[in-house]
Amino acid sequence: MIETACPLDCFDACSVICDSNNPTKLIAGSRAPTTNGALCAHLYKHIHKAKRVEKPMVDGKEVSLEEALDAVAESIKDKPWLLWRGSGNLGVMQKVTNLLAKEANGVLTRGTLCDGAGNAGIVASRGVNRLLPPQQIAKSEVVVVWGRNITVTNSHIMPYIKDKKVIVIDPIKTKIAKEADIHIQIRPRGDFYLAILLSRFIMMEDGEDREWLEKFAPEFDEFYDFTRTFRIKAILEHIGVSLNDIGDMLLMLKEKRVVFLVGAGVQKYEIGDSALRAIDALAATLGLFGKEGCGVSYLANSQLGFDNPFSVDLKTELKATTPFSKYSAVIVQGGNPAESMPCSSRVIEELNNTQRVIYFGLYENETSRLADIIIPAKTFLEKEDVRLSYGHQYVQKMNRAIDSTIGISEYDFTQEILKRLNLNAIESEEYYIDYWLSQAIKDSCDCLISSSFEEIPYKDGFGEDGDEEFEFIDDFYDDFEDIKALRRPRKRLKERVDEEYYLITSKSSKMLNSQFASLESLCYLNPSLGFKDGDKVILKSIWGELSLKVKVSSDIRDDSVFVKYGVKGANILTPPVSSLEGDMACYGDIKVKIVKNV
Ligand SMILES: Nc1nc2c(c(=O)[nH]1)N[C@H]1C(S)=C(S)[C@@H](COP(=O)(O)OP(=O)(O)OC[C@H]3O[C@@H](n4cnc5c(=O)[nH]c(N)nc54)[C@H](O)[C@@H]3O)O[C@H]1N2
Ligand SMILES: Nc1nc2c(c(=O)[nH]1)N[C@H]1C(S)=C(S)[C@@H](COP(=O)(O)OP(=O)(O)OC[C@H]3O[C@@H](n4cnc5c(=O)[nH]c(N)nc54)[C@H](O)[C@@H]3O)O[C@H]1N2
Ligand code: SF4
Ligand SMILES: [Mo]
Repeated sequence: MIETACPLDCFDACSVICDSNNPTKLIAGSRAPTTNGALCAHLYKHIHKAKRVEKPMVDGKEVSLEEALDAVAESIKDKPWLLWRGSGNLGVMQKVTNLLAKEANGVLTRGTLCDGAGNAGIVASRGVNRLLPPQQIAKSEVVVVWGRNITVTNSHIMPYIKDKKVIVIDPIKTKIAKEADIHIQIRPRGDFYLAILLSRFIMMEDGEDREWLEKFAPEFDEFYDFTRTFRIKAILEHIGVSLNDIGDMLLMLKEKRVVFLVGAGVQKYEIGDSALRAIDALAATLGLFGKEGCGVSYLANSQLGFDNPFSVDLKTELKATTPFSKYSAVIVQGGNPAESMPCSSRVIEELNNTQRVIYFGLYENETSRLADIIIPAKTFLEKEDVRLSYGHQYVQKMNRAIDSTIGISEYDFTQEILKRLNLNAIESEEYYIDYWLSQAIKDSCDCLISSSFEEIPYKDGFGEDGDEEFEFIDDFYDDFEDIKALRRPRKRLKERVDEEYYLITSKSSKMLNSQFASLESLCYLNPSLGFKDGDKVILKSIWGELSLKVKVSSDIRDDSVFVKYGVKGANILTPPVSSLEGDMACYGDIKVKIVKNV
């Protein structure tokens, strides 16, 4: 029996056991008890279905791994080069290549395609983004699923919310929305406003947790004044929420143990940090921090409490808008920017204008097809690693289960390139693995967990040491919507184009980001738009066009279009924009026209 963990980018970070005699037969392990005895189909496809790149290639020719590594070293030697790392594998050893960048004058990216805006909002309010342990979620009475598609992206949380009252806030009637006690089918980008209004109503009715606020968040009077700068009626109309909805929600939230399960969906916008800040402020108003069975769960900072031996201080480029062609060589590791980054046509043009694109990954994808050099990676079963998690506290050693002649690990890649450039070797692989593991602690069940773990987070207060106050949001600016009518005017705003539709591109159950399947080219439209199933349409944004087939669905709002992330080319439509805070890609900050394609 060899113990490891699923490396895929997923809330659940499941425990995995390999049979020593048949190591690709994977069963659920117990190191992360949240695995609950079940692994999902993505992991199966990762190992058994997805076709690996097995042969190193240089300029379209198969070469030996040695020759391919020589070509990489030659490409980055004495030239400006960039390392672009994706999230194909979340083991900590992925980041060892930072040390190559440090030694060999590389440039890194900053920011994320994933959760950065929300994280920035949380850090601004709470000082640190701590995990809300699943065990606390289990103790709640009411769960608000807010822009997280839990049955698809976070299925191992389901047993923890069993038999609870559920409120879902999502512009799409998702599976969990259909089962919920209340579904608020909010207008996309509307979460900030909803959270602000809810807070205001609570305070209007003296429903705030004054005792907690006075101790931990004393600026709540100023926050109340801030909420009063927004106009109730206009906002409710704008976000598509009625006073009855608000009343129903407040009734369900009052004096209960409430948990907010907030997902990436609320923050894929320039103003994404404000959405999280407003949701946190609502939670503070209700006094939900630092109490049993209460709190706000988001993608937690998995590295909190760890000193990262791969942390380097180098020049960086913004990830969402990476200017690849500024560099004569780019190493793409564990990602697929040609498909996963916003504004694909810009990305592809940039990569085409880069002299040497080096793809270091497991599968053939849109990016590998543009690459000059291909370095096959090893799978998680073929290398040593450590898995942290953004959804639970468990720290898992990932042990090698298979010796394979295919590919190279990120650690060996780093050493081999350093050697070829006559640069200093780094420490041994064991050194780094131990460095990570030795910082973890054990819980009462003998499971390895993060030293930053707090059974009830923010119990003593906020900030790194728990001695700071909660900081309420006190400023908001958005030039995407016409908010003139929503708020007493302060700044000049751009015009809004009314005949266009919000584009939603959230995750699909069949894929893990751009991996493992190809989806039918469908766009989901509300019946009131007058299209029929099978109609052909072209979606047009200012960044590009995409031909799709219509699937009519009353689960979609009449002002929105839903194209699953994973439909080829979905990101042709999305904008090359980075959020105001948190350096995050803004996949949702775009409207599209729908043109019938005859
Ligand atoms: N099956 C599967 N699981 C995955 C992944 C995958 O690709 N496939 N990817 C993994 C990764 S990398 C991540 S980051 C997580 C993310 O997982 P989630 O946090 O669940 O994120 P998304 O699927 O992007 O969006 C979640 C929900 O937000 C809604 N939404 C969109 N816009 C808005 C809005 O403005 N307001 C509100 N309230 N809701 C909105 C969408 O309709 C969707 O139902 O999932 C991980 N798990
Ligand atoms: N429109 C739209 N776009 C989105 C999103 C969205 O919701 N909508 N979600 C965004 C989010 S949340 C994320 S996290 C990003 C993800 O985007 P990326 O980070 O680009 O991740 P993937 O598309 O999953 O590509 C992962 C690749 O990693 C490689 N790989 C897997 N394991 C290993 C390994 O061990 N070593 C190496 N070297 N390579 C490996 C595989 O070849 C695979 O093709 O996509 C973002 N893009
Ligand atoms: S649920 Fe997530 S962590 Fe668990 S096996 Fe599937 S992809 Fe991996
Ligand atoms: Mo992500």
